[in-house]
Amino acid sequence: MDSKMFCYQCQETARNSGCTLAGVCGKSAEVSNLMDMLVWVTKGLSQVSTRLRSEGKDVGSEVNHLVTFNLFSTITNANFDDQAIYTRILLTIDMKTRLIAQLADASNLSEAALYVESDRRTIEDKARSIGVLSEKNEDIRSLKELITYGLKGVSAYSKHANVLIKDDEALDSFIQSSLAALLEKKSVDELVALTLETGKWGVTGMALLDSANTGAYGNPEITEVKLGVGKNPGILISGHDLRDLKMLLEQTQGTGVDVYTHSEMLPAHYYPAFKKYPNFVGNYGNAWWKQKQEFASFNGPILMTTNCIVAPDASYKDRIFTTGATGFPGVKHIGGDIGETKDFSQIIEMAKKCEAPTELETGKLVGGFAHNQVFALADKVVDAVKSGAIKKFVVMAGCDGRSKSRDYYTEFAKALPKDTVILTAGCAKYKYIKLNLGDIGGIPRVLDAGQCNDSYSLALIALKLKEVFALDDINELPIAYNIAWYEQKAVIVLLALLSLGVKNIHLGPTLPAFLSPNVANVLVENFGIAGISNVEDDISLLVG
Ligand code: SF4
Ligand code: SF3
Repeated sequence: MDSKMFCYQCQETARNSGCTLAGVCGKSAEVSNLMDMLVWVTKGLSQVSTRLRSEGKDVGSEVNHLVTFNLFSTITNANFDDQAIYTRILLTIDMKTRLIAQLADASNLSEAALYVESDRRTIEDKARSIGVLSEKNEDIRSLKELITYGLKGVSAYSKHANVLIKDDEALDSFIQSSLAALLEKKSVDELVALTLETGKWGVTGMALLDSANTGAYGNPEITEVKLGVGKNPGILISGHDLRDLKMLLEQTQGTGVDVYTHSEMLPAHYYPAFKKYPNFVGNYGNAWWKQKQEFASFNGPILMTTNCIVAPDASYKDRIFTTGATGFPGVKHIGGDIGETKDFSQIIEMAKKCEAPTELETGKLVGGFAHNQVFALADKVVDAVKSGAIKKFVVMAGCDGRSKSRDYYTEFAKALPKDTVILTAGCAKYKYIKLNLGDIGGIPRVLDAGQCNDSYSLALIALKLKEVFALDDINELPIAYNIAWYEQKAVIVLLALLSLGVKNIHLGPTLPAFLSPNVANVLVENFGIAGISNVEDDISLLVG
């Protein structure tokens, strides 16, 4: 059968090879092709902005924000709205045209930089010839896509910092020069070097977001998060955007409407700034992929601030809203640019007419172990390592997903010896954070640093331990890495860890389809990257 699209950017890609008719995620071929076009014209725009910089001219933050927003929109499960993607293509072409007019030397620009079209049918036809498979050499394609996905991940983190009025021109400049480089002929060696460089800038991006979040909302601290529900109607907020949450909490004060977090918004409870809101009740449900059942039983409106959105069922389609880079056809979108206050009044008014959430569970979970909090406990942690009470830390950060094979992570967590501690971040935690794995001398056996971007905290914690134990190499620490990946934010987290010198990371539940055998070999030989096998063998391999 003729393929209608090609996408292999996430862990759920069809047959671990590529989605060719429609996305396993629900993305249509039409949207997938439009996304290919959006990425291509964004590379073209980046070539122009990079040349402007080399001519000593300023590239405004408007361009930087357009680039990162575009890439963010193409992340798995962020945006399914064909019209929204088409509109961004037109915006990007328009911006490109304006920037080209400012160039002193506009010679030898690429086809992507010069492409000017507004007719949707023509754009869709062209999209079919500039996608992933247009690069014929599988190793070059593999590396170029690996870099592109890393850039998508760091763009998402950068965008979250931007909404808190934190920008890093050097990071934006790197993102754009790299996108431009991907339009050029490059050798495998050059692309391997750019991959590592991308990881380095991934650390910068996560640090930028960390300082934006902690600057605005304080340092995460040990927190008990309620899992049950109250009697008031509620709004459920999901995704990673803390500023959206802040605006929602402010606008719901005194309305009789409670606010609950879902999936990656859970760690918001760990920040001091959000604790002062009496209607910020707790966390409802689990990771993104359980949203169909959980959004139905929540009974009130849901606000998706970022990925991961799943095609909504009819039972709640009229009470789910998107904002920021997310979108779904037929779902109401709340606008608002950087610096603007979003108007959530229609969501609040809807909530008032809804029933309170149906209780899924009771009890609480404990989290808030980002770098500042762990450093405050450093003496206790170091003593526990020195006394042998803690034998090993296992980093199990990353993503959750619907594949049955991910039950491995629950079983792995259960099977870990009692003298091990799990360090986590991202929605992967839902596989084991509610297991009550106990504590070691008051230190919980699952330490949740926060969202996937807070993997930065895990890196800082590792570097701190290396310093305390006066080690030369981060790999001498008693830390093993068993990371679950799903989408492209996990790709930048992985590249960031590699750039910090972390070796022997196990990645599952499958290795990325976009790694060609040769590129996978480079990662195996230089960094000891490996897949997973079964719980028993992996426990003995990783914790001995
Ligand atoms: Fe397939 Fe994943 Fe791409 Fe969706 S994002 S089309 S599931 S590879
Ligand atoms: Fe989860 Fe999508 Fe990746 Fe931020 S929300 S970790 S999967």
